[in-house]
Amino acid sequence: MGALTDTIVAAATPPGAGGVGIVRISGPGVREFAPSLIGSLPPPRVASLRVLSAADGTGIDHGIALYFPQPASFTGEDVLELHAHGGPIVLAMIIEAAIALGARRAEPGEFSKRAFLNDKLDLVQAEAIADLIASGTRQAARAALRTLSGEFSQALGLLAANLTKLRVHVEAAIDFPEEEIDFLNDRSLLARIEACSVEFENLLRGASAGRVLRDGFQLVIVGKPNAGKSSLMNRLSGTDTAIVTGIAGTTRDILRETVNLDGLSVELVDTAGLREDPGVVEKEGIRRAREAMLQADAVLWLQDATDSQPDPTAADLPGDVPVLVLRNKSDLAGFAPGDSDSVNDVLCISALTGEGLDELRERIKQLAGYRHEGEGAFTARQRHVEALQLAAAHFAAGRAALTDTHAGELLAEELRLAQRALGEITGEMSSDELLGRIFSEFCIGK
Ligand SMILES: Nc1nc2c(ncn2[C@@H]2O[C@H](COP(=O)(O)OP(=O)(O)OP(=O)(O)O)[C@@H](O)[C@H]2O)c(=O)[nH]1
Ligand SMILES: [Mg+2]
Repeated sequence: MGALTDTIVAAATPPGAGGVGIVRISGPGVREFAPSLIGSLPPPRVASLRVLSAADGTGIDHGIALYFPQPASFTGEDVLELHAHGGPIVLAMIIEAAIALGARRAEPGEFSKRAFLNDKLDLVQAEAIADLIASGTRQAARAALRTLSGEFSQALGLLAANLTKLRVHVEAAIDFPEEEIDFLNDRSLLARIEACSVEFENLLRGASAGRVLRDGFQLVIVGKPNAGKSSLMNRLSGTDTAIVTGIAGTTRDILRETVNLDGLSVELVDTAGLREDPGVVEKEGIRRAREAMLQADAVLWLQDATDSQPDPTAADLPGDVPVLVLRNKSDLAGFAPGDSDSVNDVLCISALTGEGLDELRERIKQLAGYRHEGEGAFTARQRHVEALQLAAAHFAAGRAALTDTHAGELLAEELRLAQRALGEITGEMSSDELLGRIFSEFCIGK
């Protein structure tokens, strides 16, 4: 792109008053605008004191100008940063001055988008900038920085490179049928397939945990009325958000509280108790509880250990959401704290005394795939996880085709689709590039 694009301008600092406010301009107009805006273009990457002027020459402010000539700038284009006093009117006047000279207001994310289009960052890294800024815990911030530094992209790149080698191997075999290659007895091929399969698993696990680190983990608490759901939410969050009474059917609305579990942001959702013959208001509450369950990352199914009445059955729970069964009021029922029923993997707790809750916090982190306080983790987004799952599904289909029908062609096609899905994550892999690599490894003229 470079010289073909227009010049964009925006405040880089948040709206409102502050000591310093920064306006960033990117594009080919930077050199042209500088004389009118700041007298003269400063030397590259040297903080230079300038008078900032409006288009008619009137002074707006004194400030620092920083010039980053392309390509060594964030966007890869000429960039001018103007550090003025941080008043909203001052910044608005600087932006208007740049617009009067021919710049236009940048759209959201447009500086990062230009950085991506100019190969300064891949898509995952560009997204990590937004994630770093929006991170809700220190661990999430550190993980976003790892993604921005390219850790996730490198892992994806390694997997993509190994898939390419596999494709080269398979397509070479297909292209020379006279050599009668028996795919299933080709040990190096099978070893490559196995290695890719392990990489897919690792990357999917890492990306799922990274997604949770970025988005938080939503945990919906369900159970019969009076089981102690609201007590549990209050206890875990250290608040008294939910009303707790001995009357069954106290909670009707959905209530939410966010807790930080060693850097994992967990949103607890308290719901109306599920029962068969509710009143009108409670019925609506139960409908909302069921809706919340469908969106949950996991469900805490709370049972009252002192209650001999049967609980809602598993049929009441959504099938594809992990469920942790808890038996509450262990203080009354005489269970040992944190004791679990080894058969059903039920954890006994007391929302009243706090018994078993440390173990519960550990279990929640396990459910979320969150380990080691986020050490070494990178952030990922739902879109990355979905693309990885799609790629892994194509890979698995290709592998199955090879085993079932000995069909190298089907494997090659599924590998191609897997790579396309992976390429969507970083926005990197083009089919031209792939072809280039296949031929360079192939030595076809030989
Ligand atoms: N002894 C004991 N009582 C508890 C415990 N947890 C909750 N309770 C009591 O059980 C009653 C019901 O608690 P809630 O937290 O309101 O129960 P809930 O599941 O939110 O009930 P609904 O909102 O009606 O569905 C209250 O009297 C609580 O004090 C516990 O661990 N031990
Ligand atoms: Mg309640």
